[in-house]
Amino acid sequence: MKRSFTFVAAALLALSLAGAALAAPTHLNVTIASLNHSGEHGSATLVQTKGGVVVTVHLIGNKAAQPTHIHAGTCGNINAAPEWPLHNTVNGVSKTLVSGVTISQMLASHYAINIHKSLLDLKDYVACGNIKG
Ligand SMILES: [Cu+2]
Repeated sequence: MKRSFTFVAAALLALSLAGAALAAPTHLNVTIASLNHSGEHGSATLVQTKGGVVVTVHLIGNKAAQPTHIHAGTCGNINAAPEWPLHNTVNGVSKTLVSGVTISQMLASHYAINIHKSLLDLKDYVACGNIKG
């Protein structure tokens, strides 16, 4: 009797540990580092909502409108085509609901938040942060 109780307790503990490991993240912080000596840097927060992931970027070093996207790949080895567009970073802030996606899905592959120099100079990247757990 005592032995079976121990077994059940151990099984329940194993199940709860597995559940904790699989729990979907609801928040994620991303560090955004300067690229190409721009001096621009900052951070982003990802917050899971029912409708998708709210991505908020805070960038220091430029007040102009700067195109901002999530790209596949990692900083320094990034796919040129945006995966999910974000609102332009203006006065250092960009806030976007990325619909129909979860933080878990973003973590399942390599993605990075990428900030471009200006509306007229898209091909120059000024800051980037890898989305990682
Ligand atoms: Cu981009």
